[in-house]
Amino acid sequence: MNDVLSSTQKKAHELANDNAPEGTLVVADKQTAGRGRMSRVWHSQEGTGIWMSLILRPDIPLQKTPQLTLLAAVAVVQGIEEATGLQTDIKWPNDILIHGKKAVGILTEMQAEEDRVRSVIIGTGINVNQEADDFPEELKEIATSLSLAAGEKIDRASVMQHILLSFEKRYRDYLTHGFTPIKLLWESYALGIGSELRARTLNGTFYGKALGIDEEGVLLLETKEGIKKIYSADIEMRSL
Ligand code: BTX
Repeated sequence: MNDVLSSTQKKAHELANDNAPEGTLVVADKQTAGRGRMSRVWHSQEGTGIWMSLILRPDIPLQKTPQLTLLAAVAVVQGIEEATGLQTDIKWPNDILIHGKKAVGILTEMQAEEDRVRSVIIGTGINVNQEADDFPEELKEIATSLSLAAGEKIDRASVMQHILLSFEKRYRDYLTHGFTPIKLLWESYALGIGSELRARTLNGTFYGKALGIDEEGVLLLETKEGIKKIYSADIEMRSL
């Protein structure tokens, strides 16, 4: 546990480069440069959240690493429910929402050599004890915390412990039985399957009905042009 880090993700990459073993966890009480996908900022205030990055070294092909984001999301949903009783939803691929507002973000990054995974680093940011006023103006409408949802202060250590225990179980399942059991759990917590969505990707914006995820964890979108595989995107639900 570190008091302040620029980013637990950055520190975990350094440790992974120095051959840190699978299961190494970097945790900080505050991040000064917490990051989301595509270099976005992740607001990581002191003393309020869980900011952590876990190093994994799975023996899986590169194209399967997105599955680990979905596995992590399932573990977070289950850990939060076990620790607090709160029910949360997953919005593909990496947001965990409470009543439509973001309480958790997950960032999966990997280090690879040719077609081999050297390490996968799963960064998780969980808003635990923020009050509404703790969020900067631009997040007030879109972010929430576990304590705002529960109406009481939440023990961060307990949430973290339940999430890590759940992660360990799901990860063992995954290494032994593959992605199918995780996929079923993920679908049971997912929002928007069967609904019309807008997916903004680096290659353009696509509209269509979310059919679900495939065996690789990729989102299948039924568009007018046919079924499109979405590997990474920002998703917006739309009412037609
Ligand atoms: P993302 O790119 O899906 O989401 C980033 C977006 O989420 C931001 O652009 C902003 O709109 C919004 N946002 C920023 N901070 C918060 C917050 N505290 N609560 C709710 N919404 C917010 C999501 O990326 C992945 C985030 C991973 C963060 C963890 S923390 C531990 C590890 N270290 C690190 O630097 N990143 C990861």
